[in-house]
Amino acid sequence: MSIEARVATIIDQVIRRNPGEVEFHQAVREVAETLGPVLRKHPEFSHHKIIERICEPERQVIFRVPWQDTHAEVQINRGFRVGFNSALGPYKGGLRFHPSVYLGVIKFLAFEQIFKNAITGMPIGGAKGGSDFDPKGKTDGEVMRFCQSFMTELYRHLGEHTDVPAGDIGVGAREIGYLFGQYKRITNRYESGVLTGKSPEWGGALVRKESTGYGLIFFVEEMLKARGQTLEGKTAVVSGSGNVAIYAMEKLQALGVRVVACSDSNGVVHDPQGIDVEAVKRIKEVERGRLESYGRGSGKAKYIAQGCVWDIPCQIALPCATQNELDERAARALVGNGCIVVAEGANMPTTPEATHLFIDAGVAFGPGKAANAGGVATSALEMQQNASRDAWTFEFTENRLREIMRKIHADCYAVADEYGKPGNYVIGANIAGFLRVARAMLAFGLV
Ligand code: NDP
Ligand code: 2IT
Repeated sequence: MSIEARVATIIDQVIRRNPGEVEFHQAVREVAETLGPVLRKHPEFSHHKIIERICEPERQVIFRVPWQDTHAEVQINRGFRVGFNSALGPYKGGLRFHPSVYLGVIKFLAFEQIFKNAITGMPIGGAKGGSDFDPKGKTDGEVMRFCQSFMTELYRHLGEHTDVPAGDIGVGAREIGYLFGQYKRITNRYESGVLTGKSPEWGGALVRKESTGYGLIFFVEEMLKARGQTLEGKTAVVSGSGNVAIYAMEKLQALGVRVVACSDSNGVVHDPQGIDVEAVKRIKEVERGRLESYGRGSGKAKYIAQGCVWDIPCQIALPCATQNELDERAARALVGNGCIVVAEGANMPTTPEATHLFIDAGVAFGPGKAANAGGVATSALEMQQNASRDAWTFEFTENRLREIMRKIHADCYAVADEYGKPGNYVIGANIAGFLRVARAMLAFGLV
């Protein structure tokens, strides 16, 4: 069988064995389709069925999460944790609380996390979890009771050497606090390294909150440098206005970029003078409100209900909200408006058609597996501090993050070159990540 036919068969099998999980199919196809040249170079990976094994999660847990709302009414949600691959370290990956969550979303995220975590060079395996619980509009008490119930089942599957969750959409410091409190109570252990994204007041790493956004900008800086350019003076558009978007905007502005738009699931804020990041922080982090209230009645900012952020002209476009939020039409609009760099702060935000369009148009395209890896890399730095009962300064940790993002860029760039696709970070990230995992799996024998 030819290598291409072999890869096609693997993808077909994944689709057949995991019916209806379209995001998972998409994530597997995206990686598998780039691995042909690796199999050609390394027949041992085919012989030992490494790709087939990587596509099957090591473990998956689905559980009931009952809790009581403020009216004492019983609510029932579904919880998930998928430990996809532990070849390089304990399972590591965030928890997502969003109504769109189902097994297919968690599996796509956990699958991507395997390669992302491998690219960081840190000793962490790939996992993801979450629930279809919607934190929007819930009281603190409701969120706390939900988190306690969620952890009451999940705790038995976790451990600093087994599985270490963190945040993702809908899960930030508040939720990590409730989850950690319940874990500590049930297990009778102050096991700091069992969760990352903790508050720095009780074991969290400084910079973890900022790390995905900051890391994304460090990566973009390297992409521009590789093309003989700098960030200074450029115009950017960011989607979303959550954790990743806010700190990406903050770092962009600090490095001389004008960020003219951001969004949430209801609409877009276009502020040609530059987004007021402190105002977005207040709305999103303190008030837990909607972007609609940004700049109400003042300045030149415009709120566009249901608008598309990608229609606003920019040179740098950073999707930082959710999967498949940037499609072919949007990609065409961006390229038409002179966009030169796209880097994914979110996981799989760009559809396959849009990705191909960017690459064919010569736009520098940074896939999430590389570009947003600063978050999980800083989680690994948090685990390191917890293991040594140490706490590093902000400056020291940020410097480590910058070095890690530079190394990720250099590795992806070098591997893309080696495989005859210079400047193609999709190929570079997939192959660099895959090689690390595949070699470890081979070393362990048939497990
Ligand atoms: P947050 O919950 O802090 O923010 C999410 C943002 O995206 C909000 O503005 C939200 O708008 C918007 N959004 C979420 N879902 C949708 C949707 N279905 N349609 C439209 N907009 C949506 O999450 P994060 O910032 O942490 O995560 C954003 C992305 O970054 C995700 O893809 C996540 O997987 C990825 N990521 C996160 C990391 C982290 O460390 N937090 C690390 C690496 C990647 P609204 O408020 O209206 O829902
Ligand atoms: O998608 C991601 O990399 C994250 N949500 C962060 C995972 C982590 O364990 O810090």
